[in-house]
Amino acid sequence: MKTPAQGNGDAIRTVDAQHHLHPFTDSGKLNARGARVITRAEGIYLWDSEGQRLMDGMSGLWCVNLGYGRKELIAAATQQMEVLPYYNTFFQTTNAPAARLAQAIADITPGDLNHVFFASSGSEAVDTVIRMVRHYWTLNGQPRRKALIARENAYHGSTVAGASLGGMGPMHRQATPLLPDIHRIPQPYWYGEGRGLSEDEFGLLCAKALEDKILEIGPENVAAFIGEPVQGAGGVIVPPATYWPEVQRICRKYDILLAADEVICGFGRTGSWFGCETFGFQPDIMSMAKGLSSGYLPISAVAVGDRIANALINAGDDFNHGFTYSGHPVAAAVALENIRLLQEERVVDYVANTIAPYFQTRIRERLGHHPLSGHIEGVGLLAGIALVRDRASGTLFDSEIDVGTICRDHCFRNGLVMRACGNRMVFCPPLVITPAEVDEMVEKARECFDLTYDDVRALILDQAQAG
Ligand code: PXG
Repeated sequence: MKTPAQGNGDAIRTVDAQHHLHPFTDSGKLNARGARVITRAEGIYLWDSEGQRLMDGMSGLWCVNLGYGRKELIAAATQQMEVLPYYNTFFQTTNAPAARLAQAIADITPGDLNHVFFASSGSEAVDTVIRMVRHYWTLNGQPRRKALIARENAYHGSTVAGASLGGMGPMHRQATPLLPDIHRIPQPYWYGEGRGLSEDEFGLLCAKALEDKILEIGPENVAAFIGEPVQGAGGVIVPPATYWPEVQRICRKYDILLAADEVICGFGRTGSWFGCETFGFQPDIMSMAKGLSSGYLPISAVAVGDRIANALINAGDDFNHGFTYSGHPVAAAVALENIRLLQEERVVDYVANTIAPYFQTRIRERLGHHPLSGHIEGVGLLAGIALVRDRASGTLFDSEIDVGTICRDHCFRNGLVMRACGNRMVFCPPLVITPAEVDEMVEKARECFDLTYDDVRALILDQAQAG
């Protein structure tokens, strides 16, 4: 007998179209076409209601780091549900999984990030960062320090605060009026915006844009700079090596708090526990989500350095912020077990020394010379490939040819999930992927690049004939 959650594909599609509004989706178009119904998953594979197997090159949505079907995570949730499925952490109460998880996060995060605030989503964690850094400066006797500086093409979530802080134009256009006192500087995207300079020079130039912005606003008005160590949703933009150390130097010079948004980079993704370690900087505060529980349950956290935490602890007043599910015992138990598994199975070491070097080599060997691929950048088990009309000059396709979506659709049809971020194709596979699975993933991607190439050549011919 089928469980209601599986059902039959057409029946699910029908009720879905009638009642379900999807995130970041043109609902009219989707309803006409019908959604793909995902029914089950194991390892790094998904299955849909038509029985098609899909290799998940995106770890769900940048989160299922340990892969699907991990019995230990399921057992951790089940056991905690039986003992204490819920209680809050507001009114002078705590619970064992939340307390132990705070300790575990304090242990694995670098520097003095010794204190942890819990929430359920990355967006809530980012909102918490905003409130904490602004409140910190008030407690510190500098209440004018409210300004936040972030980057263009950054993603920091989809609540009003997260969308305002991020640098995504289409989100801004639908979220106005945005949160005030947020300022933006260019992203460190060398291939797209920095050519003519060496990568190192461009990294320093992008960091200099931060200093210029601080001086424009006045350092006495700036609370914090926030950035993803590697921009994820922006298309996997890997900054030049010179960038983050210089950003840190500038933040210290003007006594501006440095916030790392590690929602994608955290928990081994870049080959270190956290992206800031890979890129050589020490944040004062850090948001994390996704890989914290390998996506098995919604949980996020903010790791807070001693400087900010001590101000809160010694304030003699409440910090008026929190969520019903802050420190949810079941989500925390799963996150704790997830961290234990990452440690026991030495997954971060596997990423750094075994699978990421293999993955980064194979994608360059098999996709780097493809006529569509302009430039590949990547670190750890993250990669972004710019699709271009002309490799030699790096000329992009004009906006009438949505090359990313064409490629993404070929991938889906051929059993591979890749994400298209505009004209950049992105890989973010589970950290437990094997070398044989990397080979399979890269070969499938290559076939889909070929199919995409045929399509876009036909479209270009059509355009030429019409013109
Ligand atoms: N910060 C970063 C760096 C993220 O990548 C968030 C915050 C917000 O997390 P929540 O849990 O509130 O979604 C994210 C989330 C995409 C995509 O299309 C990326 C994210 C979320 C949804 C879609 O690539 N990143």
